Amino acid sequence: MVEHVQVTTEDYRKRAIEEAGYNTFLLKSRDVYIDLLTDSGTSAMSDRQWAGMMLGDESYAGSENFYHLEDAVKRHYGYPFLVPTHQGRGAEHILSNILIKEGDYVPGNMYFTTTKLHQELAGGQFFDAIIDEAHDPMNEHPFKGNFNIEKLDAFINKVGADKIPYVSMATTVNMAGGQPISLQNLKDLRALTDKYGIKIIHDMTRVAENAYFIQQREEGQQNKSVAAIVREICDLTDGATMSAKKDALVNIGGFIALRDEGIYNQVRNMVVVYEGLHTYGGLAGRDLEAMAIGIAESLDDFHIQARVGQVIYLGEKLIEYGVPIVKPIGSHGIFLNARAFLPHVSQDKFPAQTLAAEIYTNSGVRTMERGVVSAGRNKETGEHNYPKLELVRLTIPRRVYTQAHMDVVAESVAHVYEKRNEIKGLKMVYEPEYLRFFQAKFEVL
Ligand code: P61
Repeated sequence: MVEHVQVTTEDYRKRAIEEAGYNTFLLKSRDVYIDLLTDSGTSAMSDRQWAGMMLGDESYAGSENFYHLEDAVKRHYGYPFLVPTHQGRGAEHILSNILIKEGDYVPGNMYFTTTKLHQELAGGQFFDAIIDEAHDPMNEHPFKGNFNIEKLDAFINKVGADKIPYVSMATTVNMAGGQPISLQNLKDLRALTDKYGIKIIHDMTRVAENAYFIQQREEGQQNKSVAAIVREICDLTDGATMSAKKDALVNIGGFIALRDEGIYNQVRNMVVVYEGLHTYGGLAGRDLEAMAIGIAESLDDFHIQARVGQVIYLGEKLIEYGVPIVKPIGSHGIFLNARAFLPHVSQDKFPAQTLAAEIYTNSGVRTMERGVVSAGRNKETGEHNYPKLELVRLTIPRRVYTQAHMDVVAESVAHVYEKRNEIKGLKMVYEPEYLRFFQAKFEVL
């Protein structure tokens, strides 16, 4: 399948981004030349997945495709109980409501926007237990997704294990720049949580990409397949939420997977309130089939090597141009260090938001802010949360773009970098209550 791509002029794009309130989420896709907003639901499905779409069993209950998906989740991830949801946040919503009580704490390896919001809406409070290196874009620690086990242990002792329903463990930490957790760190986390009887819930959205980094970087893991490492990771956890729109190569879909039958029964019951019957969870039968096939494809060593390889290709080009990016290069995108890129724009003038708008104006390449706008406000004080990481994400969809596209992107970013001193910041003129980055609007200062 090929798509028409619109070529626009710089003047046209200036108007388009102004109309979009300098928010790349509010641009029309027809005005975008190369779309690196996200790798979520934007990957290309394979011939087999499309063939699977033709085999949709659209029965209301007990669809054949559900059983294929259940089998894929059991076989590849090893979780015995499965409930589909329409996407990742549907899974987060239901599991947070079941496991979290008012006044609970949920420690995790860095926040993710939707995950944290659902924890808070369920009455919990997120606690960041990732290693300090993760907050430093220049630090080249190979596993910046690791937990600081001592810090977590001290936190458990401080608030009490009965206030911690689970630890939220993400493989390939998105907000840190697509950074992996090591198998050893996960084993240490398991040992600690076992000591206190605390569960580990796995955000497995990009688990295959994490497994690839373990295979490449962790001592003693080189001879294992990505599939075997993925299984080992899952085996160390009690349950999972999944946005299948990333690793699993579908345009829509997600699930909750569990080991505990009691929790499964609660999830299975609540899913009928918010998503749909427990054998479809808001999806069509054909979507379930594409997901089952995509899961198997995502674990192929050659696929994952090519996928991460393309991201590394773009990152190395940007490094050659002298552009400051988060290191090591992550799995699903390049994260520009907007603080270093625009040191003259203070964080209250939204440097990453500004940079994303500038890149769009320069070339029609769409990227995403991951800084102060994404971090939202402190619930108690009402002040902006000012994260150490002020980043612009250039996210690569899987199986969509060629190296030539990556070259264009690198040239555009390098061009913006050359004229960085002319760039001024933004002010926020509209701010929605939840997940403000999706719909906030800005004006040029
Ligand atoms: C993304 F700007 N990610 O990276 P859902 N966990 C993790 C995700 O990466 C994730 C979800 C849970 C997106 C889409 C998106 O602040 C944003 O299927 C590690 O999107 O509901 C989604 O899964 C949620 C973009 C989400 C954002 C939130 O582009």
